[in-house]
Amino acid sequence: MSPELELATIAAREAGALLRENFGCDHEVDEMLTHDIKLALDVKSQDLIEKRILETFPEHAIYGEEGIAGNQESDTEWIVDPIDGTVNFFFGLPHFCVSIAMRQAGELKIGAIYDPMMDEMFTVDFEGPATRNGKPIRPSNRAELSEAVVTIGFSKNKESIDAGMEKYKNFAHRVRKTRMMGSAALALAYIACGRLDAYVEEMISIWDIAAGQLMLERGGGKVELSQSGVHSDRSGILSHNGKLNFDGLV
Ligand code: LIP
Repeated sequence: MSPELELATIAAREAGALLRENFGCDHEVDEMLTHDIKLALDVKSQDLIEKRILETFPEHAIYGEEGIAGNQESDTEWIVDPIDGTVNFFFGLPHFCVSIAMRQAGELKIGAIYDPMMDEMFTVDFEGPATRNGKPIRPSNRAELSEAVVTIGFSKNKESIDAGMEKYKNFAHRVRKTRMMGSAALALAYIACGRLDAYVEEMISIWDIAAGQLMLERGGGKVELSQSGVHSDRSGILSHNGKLNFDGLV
């Protein structure tokens, strides 16, 4: 395991332990938005991750959901989602994670996604297969939409919900089942290990998807990002096991 990935897993586990300790407690809410919630714990989790990374690589940059830190001129940037699935966490739904990726000169190199409730660590290093708890993973072989379980996220505003609904209507009747689980990072990790076959969302941020994208692509999966039709600095995402055809549907 590279020193960078080892650091990412250590930081993700520490942040995951913080989340697990606070799961089910009363939470300090920073912002209660129409379709989103921002918690003080989001910031605390990212602070912990930043500290761990910068004490090892003080010259690196950090770009996270809760802000930037470190040397923003650096070629090496850590992309952090301190709680992916914050609304799940707040409501006591045990489906959320910590997601940490690192990219150099804009190219994704390593990633770690830790689910503290399942105690599952998904990783991808500079080389080699993505893993779950150290064991290699790979996407499913399901090649027909009629066999596929597809997860969709509806993001955080009316426009993205409306756009997501249109996409949902296009494919919902064609697939075996659809799921809405509330964590983009875990959606990608689950496709990377064959638990799900595809994930679609209209408006998603890089910190939600960076680590999972690398894991999925490393295993031969596909991740298509498009400029979100509803929000300038977000992407639309269509991701799948590399065998499904969504042409004309999403
Ligand atoms: C969440 C994403 C999810 C999306 C939610 C939210 P957060 O990330 O993982 O896919 O539907 O709106 O953006 O905000 O909990 O880190």
